[in-house]
Amino acid sequence: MATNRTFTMLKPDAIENGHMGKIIDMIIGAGFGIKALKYTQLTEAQAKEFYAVHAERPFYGELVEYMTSGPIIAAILEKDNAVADFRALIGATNPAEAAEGTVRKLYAESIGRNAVHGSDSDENAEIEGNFHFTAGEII
Ligand code: FUP
Repeated sequence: MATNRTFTMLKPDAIENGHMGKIIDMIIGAGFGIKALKYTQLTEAQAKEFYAVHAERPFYGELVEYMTSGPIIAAILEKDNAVADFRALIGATNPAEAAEGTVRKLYAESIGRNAVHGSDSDENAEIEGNFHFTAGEII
């Protein structure tokens, strides 16, 4: 059954390139409510754990290095059908394949530096949200 929350990170390239305000506007404009939000920088241990599912992939080292290279914004978002609707808003992993008007089409640099993360399932949304926020930080 679909829950109503997803988890996102605005990645270092989005912050570096000055796109955080525009991306947050798109998120709010698409009808997502913000349940928790923080501006932070991942440690190497956090990035490795967050992306552990990709540990055997050739891009893992580069991904961890990139995700720790600068600040990010982590947030828990709420909306009906949150996971699927948020993935529709951000577009395909590779910006070259992302639909017109999506966050990644507008703002991502490449498949690696792709501006934003969105959970791929309700189960992962909960795991990822709990990875970044304690219960008391979620409004
Ligand atoms: P997504 O669910 O769209 O965030 O994409 P994935 O879970 O497949 O990938 C997670 C992250 O790994 C991407 F955001 C960027 C990185 N990645 C690469 O750098 N190269 C690839 O070929 C695939 C993913």
